[in-house]
Amino acid sequence: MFKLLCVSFFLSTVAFSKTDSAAIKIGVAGPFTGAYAMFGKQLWEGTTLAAKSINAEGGINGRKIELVKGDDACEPKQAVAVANKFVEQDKVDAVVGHFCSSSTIPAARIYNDARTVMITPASTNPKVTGMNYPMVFRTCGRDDQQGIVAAAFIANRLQAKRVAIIHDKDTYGQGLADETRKNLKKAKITEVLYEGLTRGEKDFSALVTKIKAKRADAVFFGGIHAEAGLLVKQMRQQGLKAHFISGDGIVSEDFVVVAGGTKFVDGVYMTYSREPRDEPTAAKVVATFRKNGFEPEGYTLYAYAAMQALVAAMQKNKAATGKRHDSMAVAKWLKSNPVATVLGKKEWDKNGDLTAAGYVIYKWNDKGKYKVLETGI
Ligand code: ABU
Repeated sequence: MFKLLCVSFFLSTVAFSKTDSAAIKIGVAGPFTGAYAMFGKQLWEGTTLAAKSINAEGGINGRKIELVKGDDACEPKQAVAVANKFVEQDKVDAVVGHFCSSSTIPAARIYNDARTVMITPASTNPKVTGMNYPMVFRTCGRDDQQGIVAAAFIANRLQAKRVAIIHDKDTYGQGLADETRKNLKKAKITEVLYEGLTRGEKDFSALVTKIKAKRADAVFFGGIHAEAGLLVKQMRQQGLKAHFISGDGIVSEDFVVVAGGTKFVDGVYMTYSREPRDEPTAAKVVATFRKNGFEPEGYTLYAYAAMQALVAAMQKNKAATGKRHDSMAVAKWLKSNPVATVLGKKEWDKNGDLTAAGYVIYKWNDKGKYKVLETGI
């Protein structure tokens, strides 16, 4: 009897594995827990709807997509563990992720060594594609582009005279702060303070006191909404009226929640790409998200586009049933062919960067919404 049970268990496992190996596995990595989980949700919702729609149309050359979730919590060590699991245990065909540049950079080495194509929808630090890894791509822009736009806005439009530059000591936050700083210096704007805060901290009152003492008329913050929200709230509570400018790390309405209400975000400026929800190519997908009760803000549609890019490349580089794609062929194809995505036609250069990516300025209002303020800087 025991033998029979063992044989039957073995057979069901084999049968399950057989079905499983016929699917195309895409790892989706990002912060699904912790302070930045809102961004992981954007990535998950974007990839899930894309996979559902592609599967409904027959999948990739008849093979269905199966998503595997990996929570890195925006912690580099956890990101490495996720990447190792994806390549060794789950044996994913490709990856959409990670979110935080500080997670994407160490994870990218693992995917590259394992010949697994990785497309990050949101990691904007230049190093992500600066490591000469042929497997690494992104569907977003870069902070050396974003920093130019932020600095030009601060110098020319706000005409700030005394700028405090604050960052979160993380790869993205400090990197973006440094790019903005470099361009402010070129514009001969006085820097009155350059300081890092610690992610996860809640009380920035001492820092706000310091910014006030320096008589800053503008504060640029490089970091994510969880710290940005608390910093701007505490600035306003201490009566500091200086302009507050940040980057794409605050592009979530969760910023309003963290800040404690719309009155604290009113007037905040932000750099981010052209609103993806307004792209004519996104209209149908945006309507579906909304019908499903999810607002596809921030990096949701970038994650959707990353899935579309992978699928287009895999469809052109067919793998035998149950086999893994030739990742080098998939990567090479992506570098020499445009892909029609929800964000319009996208093309990648030899480094895996988009050939065109533009940043614009947004302003948050007293309703807790962000609207385009300036384009074409
Ligand atoms: N680019 C927004 C935040 C994600 C990151 O690059 O770390």
